[in-house]
Amino acid sequence: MTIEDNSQLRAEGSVRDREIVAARVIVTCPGRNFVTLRIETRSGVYGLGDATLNGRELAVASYLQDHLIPNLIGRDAGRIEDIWQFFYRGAYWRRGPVTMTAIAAVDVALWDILAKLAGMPLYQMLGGRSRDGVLVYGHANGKDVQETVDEVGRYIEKGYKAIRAQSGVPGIKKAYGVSNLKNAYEPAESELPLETVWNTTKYLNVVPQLFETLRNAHGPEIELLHDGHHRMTPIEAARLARDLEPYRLFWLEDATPADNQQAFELIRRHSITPLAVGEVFNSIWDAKHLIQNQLIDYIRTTIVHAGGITHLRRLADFAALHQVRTGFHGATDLSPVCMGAALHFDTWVPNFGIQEYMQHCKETDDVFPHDYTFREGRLYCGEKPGHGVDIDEKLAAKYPYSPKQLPIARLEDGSMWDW
Ligand code: CS2
Ligand code: MG
Repeated sequence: MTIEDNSQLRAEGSVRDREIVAARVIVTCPGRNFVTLRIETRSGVYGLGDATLNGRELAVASYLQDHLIPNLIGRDAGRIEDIWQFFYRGAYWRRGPVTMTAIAAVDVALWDILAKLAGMPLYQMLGGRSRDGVLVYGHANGKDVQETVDEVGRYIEKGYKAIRAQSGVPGIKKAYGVSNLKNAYEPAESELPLETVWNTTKYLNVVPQLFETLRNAHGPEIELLHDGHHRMTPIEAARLARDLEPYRLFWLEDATPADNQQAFELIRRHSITPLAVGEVFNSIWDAKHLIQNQLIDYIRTTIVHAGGITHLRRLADFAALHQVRTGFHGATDLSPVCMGAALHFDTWVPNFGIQEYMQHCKETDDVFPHDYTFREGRLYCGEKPGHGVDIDEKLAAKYPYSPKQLPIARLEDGSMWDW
């Protein structure tokens, strides 16, 4: 047999091994709801993708079960790009969070399979290491300024180099990002949305005080971040960004809704506080004007909600051309499967900025065994083939789905406001 014959046989063998023979959706609630896609190949090698969309979990489960999985069976799991294009370009109804989360789950599971078959950690498949560890930011919150300042101190003691600070606001009963559980802050609390009351004037009075106190207490070196959660109008956002300039934030996040990308031109015109946006985006098109015009410094769009590694890689490359860096969303409603994939991506991506890190609870960690580790303010992905996160299905079955939705915000006169 010639060398060519041999490699021909090997190639045919690999295609046979990679054939997708089964795929299923696993819904579990170990502390909170998660949706996971498991794709299996003829070789027995399987891959996992996160498909969790907070408060809309079952919509994605159905999109996968009813519409995507039937198209996967029999395909070559190695054709990651073609499968992505098939589901994106091939669908008449493009984009949207449900569709793009479902596509992301397929994409991440396929990258996991490919890396496992190659016997390599995922970052290696993307082009290899650009850094040793991934800078992360933790979440500090408190019912008032002093409690938040103390909580930031505790994060510094734990080794964090970057910390997001959110404080309660006098006159507002339940402020976004503040919980009694401290770092276990969980926004989706009730079966039907909790109705909270919002007042931007009260909020804008507190935030500069918070950061002045934080700088006085903890000095100039610690990186500080803040999330406005789309609550301000563009001109209010511009004012806050300007008021915060003396305290040198790492970023001000989601200052105003970005449905209108031009709105950020107004904030930029008035302030040099770095801006981050995009955890709710699901495609490069949501950020095109923002990036092209350098209206933001960090793009928050993450793997699970924006079409997976295949699409995020395109977005990150586009962002790099405009000196915009990544700062992926990493709240607890993204499963460890997403975190594992994100950390491999962060380890590779040249224009990395920072990664959000809210620790999952023990129940979640037990259901999703993983090999990433935290050390001195950084997360390190493991060296196992694939993205390094698995699922214990027996344990997962002990935690049935429990419907939960995110709260909504109204102004004091009852008008609906942005979340
Ligand atoms: C937040 C999230 O992490 C963040 O920056 O905005 O906690 C967000 O509220 C949730 O992920 C919503 O599902
Ligand atoms: Mg946010």
